[in-house]
Parts: sequence; C-alpha cells; structure tokens
Amino acid sequence: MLPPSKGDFVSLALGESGSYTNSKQWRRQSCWRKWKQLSRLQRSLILFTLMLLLVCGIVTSPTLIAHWRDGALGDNTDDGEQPFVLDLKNEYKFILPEPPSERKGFRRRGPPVLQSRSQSKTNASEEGKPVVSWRGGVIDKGQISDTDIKEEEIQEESRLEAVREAFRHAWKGYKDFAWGHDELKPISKSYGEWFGLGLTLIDALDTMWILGLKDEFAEAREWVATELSFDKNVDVNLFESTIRILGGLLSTYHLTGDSIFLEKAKDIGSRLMPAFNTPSKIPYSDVNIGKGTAHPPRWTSDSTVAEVTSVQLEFRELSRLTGDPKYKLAVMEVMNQVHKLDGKNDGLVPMFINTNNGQFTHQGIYTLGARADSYYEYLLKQWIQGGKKENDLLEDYLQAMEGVKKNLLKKSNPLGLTFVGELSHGHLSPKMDHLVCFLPGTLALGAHHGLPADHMELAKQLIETCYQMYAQMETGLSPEIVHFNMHEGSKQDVDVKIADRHNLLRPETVESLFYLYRFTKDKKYQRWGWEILQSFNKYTRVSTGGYTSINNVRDPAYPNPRDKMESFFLGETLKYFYLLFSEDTDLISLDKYVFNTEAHPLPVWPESNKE
Ligand code: DMJ
Repeated sequence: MLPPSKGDFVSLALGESGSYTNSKQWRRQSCWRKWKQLSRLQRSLILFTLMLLLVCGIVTSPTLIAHWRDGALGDNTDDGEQPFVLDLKNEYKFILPEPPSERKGFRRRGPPVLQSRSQSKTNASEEGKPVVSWRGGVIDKGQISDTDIKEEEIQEESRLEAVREAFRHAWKGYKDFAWGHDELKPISKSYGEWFGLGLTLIDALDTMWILGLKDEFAEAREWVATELSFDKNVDVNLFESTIRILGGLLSTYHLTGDSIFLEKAKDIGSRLMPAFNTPSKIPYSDVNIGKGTAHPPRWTSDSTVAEVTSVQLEFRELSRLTGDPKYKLAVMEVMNQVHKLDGKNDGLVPMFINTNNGQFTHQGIYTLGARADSYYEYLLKQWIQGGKKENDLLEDYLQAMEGVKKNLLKKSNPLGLTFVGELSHGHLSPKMDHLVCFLPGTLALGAHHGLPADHMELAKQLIETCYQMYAQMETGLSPEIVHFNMHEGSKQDVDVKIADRHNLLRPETVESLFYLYRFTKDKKYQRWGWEILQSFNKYTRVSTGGYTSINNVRDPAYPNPRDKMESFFLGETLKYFYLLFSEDTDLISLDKYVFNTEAHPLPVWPESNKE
C-alpha cells in the first residue's frame, strides 16, 4: 500500500475537527483522574514500561536501520580510515543486491551444521560471556551497547550477502558458458581447458558449502557423482591438481561427510602417485593420470621447490583417511630430503630442485614469491596438521623466518612500508610478487599457535604493505608484481613495470586479511577487504556473468580484460572474503582446520586435539 501524502492528513483533520476536540478534552480529564489515583510505585512502573517501549521502538525502526545500513556501505570513515572514493560507492550501490534483512521471509542461509554453530555463538554472547581479544585481553561487554551490536550484525550480514551475490554472479557465468570445463572465459562467453577435469567446479565445492549456497552445491555434487572421471589420457601438473582437485575433494568430504568426495579423492590421489617414481624420489612436475606415467617439463629435469613441497597436507590426509601409508611416505620423503639439503641461505631455499640427483639447482636466488612461496607455508601448516610434534618442520620454518628478517626485509620511501624483497647473488632487489602476500597470514597463524609474538608484529606491518599495493593503484587492485622505492626523496613507494600491471583475481591479500582479522578483531582489516571487493566488482565483473583477470590495474578507463576467470577466484578469493566478513570464529575454526594453499580446509589431526 502507498503511504498517505501530506494532503491526506490535512483533509482528515479538518473534516472531523468539531467532535474530535470535545471528546479529546473529556478523555484527557478522565485519564488525569485515573493517573492521580495510582500509587507512586504504580506510576513509576508505568513510566518505566513506557520508556522501555520507546527505546525498543527506536532500535527496531526500519528508517533508522536503513540509515545505519547506508552509513555502513557508504561513508566508511570511522577511525579516520581512508574513505571510499565516491564513484566507487555509487557504482557499488548499483551492483549490491537487496539487503537480505529486508527481504520478505528472509532467514540466515547456510548449511544446517554451520547455521547451528552461529546460533550457539549468539547464545554464548547472550549469556554474557566475556569477549577475549587475541592477546588475551578481556573486553568488557558492558562497554558495548545493544545499538552497536545491532549495527554490526546488519553490516556483517550485508557484507556476507555481497560475497554470496558475487559468487552467484561468477557461478552464473561458469554455468552458462563453461559448465564442466576447467575455466570460464567470461568475455568471449566460452571456456578454457587446462586438464579437462572441471577444475573451477571442484575448486568451488567447499566455498559453496561454506557460503550456504545449497542449490548451487547440489547441482555441482551431481556433476561430480555422474560426470567426473579421472580415467583420461591427459597430462596434469602434480602440484596444481593436488592443491585444487585432491584438496578440494578432501575438504568437501570433511565438511559434508558425503563419501562420493572421498571416493573421488582416492581415485585422483592414486593416479597422481606415479609422479614420485623418479631416481631421487623428488617428484616430476607432470603426470598422465590415464596412462600412469610421469615426466618433467620438456626443457629440464628440474622441478619447482614450492611445487614438490606443497602437496604434503593433502597426501598426508589421504593416508590418514584411507589407512594406506604410501601417500604420506612419498611426500614425507621429499620433506626429509629437503630438510637435509645444502644450499639454503639462513633457511631460505632456491627455486629449483633436480629430479635425478635431488639437489637444488639455479642457486643464489631467494624469494618468498613464485616457485618458493608455499614451501614456507607448508612447513608451518604440516606442523600444525600433525599436532605440533614434527620438530624438523618447525625448526625449518623458524629458521626460514629468521632468514627472511635478516636478508629480505626492507623499508620503502616515503611511507616506510615494510616489504619482502628478493635476494639475487647477494644483491637485494626491491621486487615483491603479490603472491608474497600469503606471508602475513602465515606469520599470524604461527603466532596464534604459540610461535614468537614478533611474528604477529611483522604480519601486521606486511599486511599494511599488501593493502597499499591495492590502495595506491588507480583501480584499487594490486598488480602482479611491484617494485618498492628505497631512495630518500622518492615521491611514491610503489613502482609497477608495464609487464607487471595485470591482476589475476588472486587471493593472497584477502587471505591474510582474514587471518589478521580472526586473530586481532581489528575492524580495519574488514574495511580494507570491503574496499578491495568493491574494486573487483567495479573493474573485473562481467555483466553477462563471471569475473575476468585484467591487464592494467593502472588504467581505470580501460583495465583491458584478459577474458579468464581463474578457478582460485571461486576456490580462494571469494571464500576468504566471506570468512573475513564473518564474525563467527567457529566457521572453520583455525584451531581445528588448516587451509591448504588453495584455501581448502583440512582437519588438524584428532590425536593432536587431545593433547
Ligand atoms: C593458487 O593456486 C594457490 O594459492 C597457490 O599457492 C598460488 N597461486 C594461486 C593463487 O594465486
């Protein structure tokens, strides 16, 4: 029904004026008499009840809720943080779906188990349990008003819904133009094939489950059950198929308990094993999963260090689930060999390792970026997965982090941002890949699990740098690689070479923002993530469905779409956005799960939980 106009009110008042005045006077006198007959206690009680009703009315007023919501979406200037750029705000309002809290019949979505978790969280806070910060400081709940809590819940739900909406949009493109294929090409409305195994669909399974997208999950599950076959004469990359396919299937099995995912995980896991049949037991990069043969790339007998040392979480878990130790033995042999190898520099590893003799090659270059990155991540995460008992892993991790501090950390000019450079034959290059932005999250995770507190301090400095890699670009999106300025008098901290200006929808900064927010509860990390999500929506969203990588983060007028949506955008980036904006610390608890390097959560082994 339309609200009455101002004129409607006026005519109604005039038409009834005579009798209305008399009866009003009479009612007023009679009310006053009755009021005076009441005792003082009765009057106080009535006044108190009226006050209470007034306060509740204000808090639940739809007009005020709308006002708060607009404030949350738009003018994000609290705590003196950088406000959103106006045109970004307008653009985003256009894209944002109708807020779920105002939809008819709306209820919080999510798989049953996850839903009950968030409910129990609400109950816990209602019971007045103290809120504990990551340092152990207790925040007095009395300092937080009901109005603050309401406002935060509305903002949380609206951000979570924005991520679900982004996922649905990406999924629509994949479903319409690339269903069952590896990657969506959203501009040409077609698909690209890498392994021919439905990579995006598998990578996205657990994201759908976590976001509560039941319908989308159900149709993807159906495809896995009826269409997915690994019996194919196709060469796949061991690392990529382990982290995306094996990891995705294992985590979905854990979240859902549906045995189809475990069956498929066993199938792909055993088909990948021929990669380990090498003279040195350091695996080849490529396996033919149909023929059961493996080989290195055509031009070399080397494998990449990050690749051979970042399949362990998945194969160790496969052994635990199947009771067959062969998977674990193969991957731990690699770790044991790398642990003993010469050629490290203060715990930092070169980028290549030879599959014939098991030695590092191309020595003298040390980076936390491409080809070495997840070696460091998996040292820590295997230690956590196995219950913090495998001392070699911990030792190697701690030594490497000291090596980073000693050899790779520098400060930029003029802002003094801490960055991780690369060491090349004794010379430090101020180059940093976006990939390195996994590091703040990993350092924070280590500190949460009892490693030195200065790891958390370094994590905070580095995440600021990673955020600046986005904030200082004209599109608000980070390039693939930046070079930091170190000389006095530099005008800006970050330089980007023409060849490095692309953005592939990578997750690492959002991933680290998630860890930092979980452990510190500092709202600025959510705000930074929110800005980044808006930039993705403004510059990479394709109207017919899907998101695209772009070639130029420095040209907002023409970011130059690349026509490719990487599977990790659904597997990782959107999942970490969702977890970053969720206040539910039980939603994939970091004491119960470790994320593999493709954001697939695997359980911390139960024996360790009992310790
Ligand atoms: C993903 O496949 C993984 O996160 C990997 O560790 C690095 N590259 C991409 C995302 O950037």
